Amino acid sequence: MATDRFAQPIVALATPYAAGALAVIRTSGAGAVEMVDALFSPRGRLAAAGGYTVHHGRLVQPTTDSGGKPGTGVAAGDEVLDEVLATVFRAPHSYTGEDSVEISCHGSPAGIDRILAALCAAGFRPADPGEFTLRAFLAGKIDLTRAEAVQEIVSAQTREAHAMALQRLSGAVEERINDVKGRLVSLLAAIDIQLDYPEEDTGEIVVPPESVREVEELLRSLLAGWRTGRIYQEGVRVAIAGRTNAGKSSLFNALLRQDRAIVSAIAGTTRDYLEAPISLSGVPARIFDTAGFRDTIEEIESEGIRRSGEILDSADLVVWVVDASTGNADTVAGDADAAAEALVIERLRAEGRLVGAWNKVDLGAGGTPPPDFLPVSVKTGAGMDELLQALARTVLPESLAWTGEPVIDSLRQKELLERALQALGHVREGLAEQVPVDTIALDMEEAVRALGEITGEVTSDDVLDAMFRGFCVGK
Ligand SMILES: Nc1nc2c(ncn2[C@@H]2O[C@H](COP(=O)(O)OP(=O)(O)O)[C@@H](O)[C@H]2O)c(=O)[nH]1
Ligand SMILES: [Mg+2]
Repeated sequence: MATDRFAQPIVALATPYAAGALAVIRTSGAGAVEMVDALFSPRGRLAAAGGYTVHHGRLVQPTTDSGGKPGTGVAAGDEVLDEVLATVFRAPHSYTGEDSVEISCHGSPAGIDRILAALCAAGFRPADPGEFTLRAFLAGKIDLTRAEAVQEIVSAQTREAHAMALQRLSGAVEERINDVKGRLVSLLAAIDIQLDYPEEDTGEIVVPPESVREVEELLRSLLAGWRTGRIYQEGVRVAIAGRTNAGKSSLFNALLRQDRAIVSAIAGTTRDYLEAPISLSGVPARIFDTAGFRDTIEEIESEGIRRSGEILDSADLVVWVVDASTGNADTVAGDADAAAEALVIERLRAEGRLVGAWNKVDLGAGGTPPPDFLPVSVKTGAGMDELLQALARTVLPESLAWTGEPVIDSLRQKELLERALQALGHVREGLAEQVPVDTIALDMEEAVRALGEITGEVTSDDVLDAMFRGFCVGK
C-alpha cells in the first residue's frame, strides 16, 4: 500500500449504481474542493466555502473558456451534467480528515457515469474499496474496530445485527480494549520502577494476580461475544426437509408469509430448491425449501433431490416435516426410503440440528409426535408460534443471546484477543512460579501489543490490505 497513492484525491459513487431518486458521489483529498469547484456553476462558490456548507448549482463540463472567474455561471457551449447539491467538508472536519465534497445528484446511471468521467478527467482517481474509511483510519479519525464496524453496518441484515454494529462504530469495543490496555500499562510501569530501583524493593508483589485475572475476565467476556456477533452478522441456514407432500412448501410460505413456493397436492412439485431470507428473533436466516425424499426416475427431480441433500448437509438447522396423518418415516415397515430417512433424522438429532414439525394435526389422525417433533398445522397456524420459538432457540441458545454488551464480529479481533489472553496466562503462571519480574514484563508487553493491534495502534500494510479489500467502493 504505497503511501503516495494517498496524495491523490479520490472519487467514488457511494450509493448503488441503479436508477433512484438521488445518488451520492463522494470525493476526498487535498485540493478536492477546488477541483470540484472547477466543474461547478456558479464557479468559485465551493472554493470560497467553509466546511459543513451545502451549495445548490450545476455540474458542468466546460467546453469553452468560461473564464474561471468567481461568480461565472454556465457559459455558452458548456455542457451541463446535472443539477446538484454539493456539501463541502474542510480538513480535518470530515470523514476522512481531508478536504471533501459530497455531491448529491440525480440517481441516473447515465448521469452518474458522466459526472464520474468528468471528475476523473479533472484529476480525481477512482477510490479503492474502503479507501475513504482507510484514509479516515490513517488520519487517526477512527480506530480499526470502528473501521471494521463501518462495513459490518452495511452488511447487517436484521435490526439486532445493525444495532450491534452501530455500537461497535460508536467505539464500544475500542473503549473496552483501551481500558484493559491502560490497566496493563500501569502494571508494566510498576514493574519498570521495581527494575529501575531494585534497592527500594520492599518485597511487595508489584503485579497482583487479581488484577491480571480481572483483565482476563474483561477480555474473556469480549471474546465470548464473538460467537454471538458471528451468528447475528453471518446468519444461519435453515433447511426444510421431509417427505414429498408433508407440507414443506406450505411451511416455507408460512415462514415467509407469502406464497412463493408452489404448493400442490401432487407429489414432487418442488423440483429444485427455493431460498429466502427471514429473521429468527433477530438472527438472519436463509430458509431453503427442498425437494422431498421420494423414489423417482424423473431426471430433473433427481437432480433437485441431490441438491437438497447438499443443502441438508450444510444447514445449521433442519426442520423435518412429517405428515402426521401418514406418520413418521420409521412407522412405515419394509420401506427402504423410510429406513434411510430414519437414519438421517437420527443423525440430525444427534448433531443438535433437528427441529421436527408433526404437521397436519388439523386432520386429527396424528397420534403422539416422536421426541423433538412439535405438533403443528401449517394450514390453521396451530403450533406455529411454538415451532418458531424452537427454531430461534436452536439457532441461538440462551447462552449466546445478545445481552446488550459489546460483541465482536471480526475474526481478526477474536484471534488477537486470544493472543492477549495467552500472554496473560503466561503472566499468571510466571507470578505463581515467581519467575524474574522482567520475564513477566515481556509477556505483559506481548498482551499490550496484541491489544494495540486490535485497535490498529500497531499495524501492517498486509493487515490493512486484507481488511479493506472486503469493503465496498465508496465506503
Ligand atoms: N390439512 C392440512 N393440509 C396441509 C397442511 N400443510 C400442507 N397441507 C397440504 O398438503 C399438500 C402438500 O403440501 P406441500 O406444501 O406442497 O408439500 P411438500 O411436498 O412437502 O412441499 C398440499 O395440498 C397442502 O395444502 C396442514 O397443516 N393441514
Ligand atoms: Mg414442496
